[in-house]
Amino acid sequence: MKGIVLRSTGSRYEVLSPEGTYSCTIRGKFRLADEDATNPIVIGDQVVFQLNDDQTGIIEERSPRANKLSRRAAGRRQGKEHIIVANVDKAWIVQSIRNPRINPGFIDRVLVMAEVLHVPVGIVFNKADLMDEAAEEVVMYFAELYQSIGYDVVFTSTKVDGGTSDLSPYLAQGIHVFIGPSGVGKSSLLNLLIPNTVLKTGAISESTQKGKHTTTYAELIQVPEGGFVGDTPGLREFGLYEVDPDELSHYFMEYRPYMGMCRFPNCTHDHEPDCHIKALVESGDLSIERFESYQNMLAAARLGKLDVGR
Ligand SMILES: Nc1nc2c(ncn2[C@@H]2O[C@H](COP(=O)(O)OP(=O)(O)OP(=O)(O)O)[C@@H](O)[C@H]2O)c(=O)[nH]1
Ligand SMILES: [Mg+2]
Ligand SMILES: [Zn+2]
Repeated sequence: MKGIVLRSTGSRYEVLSPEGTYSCTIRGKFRLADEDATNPIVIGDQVVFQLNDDQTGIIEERSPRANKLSRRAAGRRQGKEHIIVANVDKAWIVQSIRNPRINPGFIDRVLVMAEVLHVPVGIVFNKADLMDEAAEEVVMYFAELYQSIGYDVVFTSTKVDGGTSDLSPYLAQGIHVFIGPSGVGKSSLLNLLIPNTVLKTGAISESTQKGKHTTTYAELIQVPEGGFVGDTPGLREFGLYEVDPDELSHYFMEYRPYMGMCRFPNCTHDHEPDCHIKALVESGDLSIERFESYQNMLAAARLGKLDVGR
């Protein structure tokens, strides 16, 4: 039988097929075949499984993936690839306007990884009801910046009537996924956007203004129109996986028109003389915030290479 993986919790995978939803395990061979990744089968994967007598299944095959969204695993498995979702039509970076406040460094990392992996990506600024004067200047600056680069930016609120209506039209078709820090409202959005969805949500910590990591596993939820939207656990950080420092600037889309205009053709816009990108940052034609993200990522990518021994 064939199906799509909706949920993975430890060693069990929930697979949706035309005949129903089945709880499956996987054959050990997957672990060997994909030893660089921490998780061989992920949500969004198309699989072939065999049904056991007790109506559980064993996943035998995985179809080739159209794409996947990955990050660098943290903690014990640091340096390995952690795949978040496969066959994704659009990944939505969810941020909240306040509690917790937006984190452009996080956004930029996901944008780079998405460009590297050919995953279409957009940005959701949630908790629009919390917009105040202090937040407005910063949030609108970044909203316009990302829009000008070419990314969809959508404002939402789960606390006002119709607060998700700008986002819902995007989600009818294909596989979408929400990713972002804990507490920004990913699960709350899904509960509103998809009828009969009751995902656990959690209050923000009074002391840190951050979420408490309420969602603990990734899952895809079916949209009545036919698409899927994925909820994922809040991320503390988003580490780049396998990004070549010499190529990093190719994934800053607004730098592309200026490729080859620095003195050195392989300029990393770091310490090289006569750098056209740096000149445009200094003149205010390119965003200083994006350039700072670029420099931070460049340093991390250079270290990352050492980390994995290449
Ligand atoms: N004011 C306001 N609060 C919101 C909004 N959306 C969600 N919240 C609140 O934010 C808190 C966190 O929401 P969750 O949906 O659990 O956040 P999450 O992103 O799923 O968090 P993790 O599962 O921990 O990654 C809850 O107290 C929600 O009620 C919003 O639009 N406005
Ligand atoms: Mg959640
Ligand atoms: Zn340069």
